[in-house]
Amino acid sequence: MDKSKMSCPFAHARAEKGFGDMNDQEDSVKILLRLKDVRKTAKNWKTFQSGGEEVGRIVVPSEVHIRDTRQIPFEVDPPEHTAYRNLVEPWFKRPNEEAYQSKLREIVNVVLDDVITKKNIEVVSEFSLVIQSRALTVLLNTPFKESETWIDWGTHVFRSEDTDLDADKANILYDYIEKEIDRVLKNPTDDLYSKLVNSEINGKKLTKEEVKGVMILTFAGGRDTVINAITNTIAYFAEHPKSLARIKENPEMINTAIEELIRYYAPLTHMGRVVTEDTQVCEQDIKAQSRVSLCWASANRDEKTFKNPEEVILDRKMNPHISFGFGTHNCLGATHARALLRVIVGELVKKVKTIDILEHVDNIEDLDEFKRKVGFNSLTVKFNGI
Ligand code: EMZ
Repeated sequence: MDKSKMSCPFAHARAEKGFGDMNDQEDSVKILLRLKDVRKTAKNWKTFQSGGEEVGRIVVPSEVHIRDTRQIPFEVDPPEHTAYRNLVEPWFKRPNEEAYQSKLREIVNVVLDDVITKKNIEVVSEFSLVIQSRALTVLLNTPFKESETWIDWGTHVFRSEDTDLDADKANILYDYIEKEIDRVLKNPTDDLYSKLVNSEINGKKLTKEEVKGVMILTFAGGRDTVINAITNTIAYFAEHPKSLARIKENPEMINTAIEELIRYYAPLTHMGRVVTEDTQVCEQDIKAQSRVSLCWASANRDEKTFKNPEEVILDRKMNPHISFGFGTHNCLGATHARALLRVIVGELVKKVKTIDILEHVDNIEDLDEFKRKVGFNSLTVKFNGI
């Protein structure tokens, strides 16, 4: 059995009716499954809101009980959204710079050089989490040693082993960020916190709460998503050594290959919106104040757009996947995530010949009507060097 395979649990419902229903903490969600509907809904921010009063409600499972701080720009709608987005956008485009990528390459190489000497490696905690955390120091432009603290937090900043929504765990992150903001208020550096506390929108400095909102998003949004993307990529190449060899021979394939892996594995299954007025989607009446979700994972397998959607085709030509969302709120961290995955695969093919999977425990997301494998709780492998 191919352990890297991630079959689409939405295929039947997508073809039959185009949606699914989920009861999330007694607050239902209508999950939109077709690419066309997902795109249309994502663009219509007036009717399908990301902001709104209840902070955390667009996330599924809803985070209304574990946080009050609005994540920015993620939980703000236009026109306010535009000013925040324009403010942070240049910072989050830094991963396009060669100097940035060479820092990522150094980080990845240190980890790779280490893992190929080991008998076995648990990829989630000893590879993906370590690389994600160390790479985040480059995105934030903070000292490398901060990554040690973040590694200790584990794979998800709000989720712990026994609970999906762990308020105590969330508080560790909030306290940490508050201290960091206080630090730069006294002694600014050239990190992201300092950049934010010194920024203005319409002539007004960002408040501490706003800075905190951007920072929470930066930590939370790119955590389990990036870890899943890296772990699934390793599992894929473990099961497909010929693909590893093919990319080694044809390094110019890397960008299309990464896009295809991101399409196929869609690290974030879906994201919600709150409906502002009575409306219809998929010919269903939707009441104001109820929730819908935009299922990126299903949209990416929509056979109306993608040929052989259940197959990983590393040189897929037409690939309008929406793993990073679509429209106003498309992922701010996408440039960093793409750069990191390209570097990982680029270095992996140079150093690793094959990867043996020794043990694995799948991470299955429970969406009521659907159960989706989103990655691994653990994946123990042996990296065989070249
Ligand atoms: C939120 C979300 C953002 C949420 C792009 O996704 O990621 C989730 O993992 C977090 O729990 O708070 O940041």
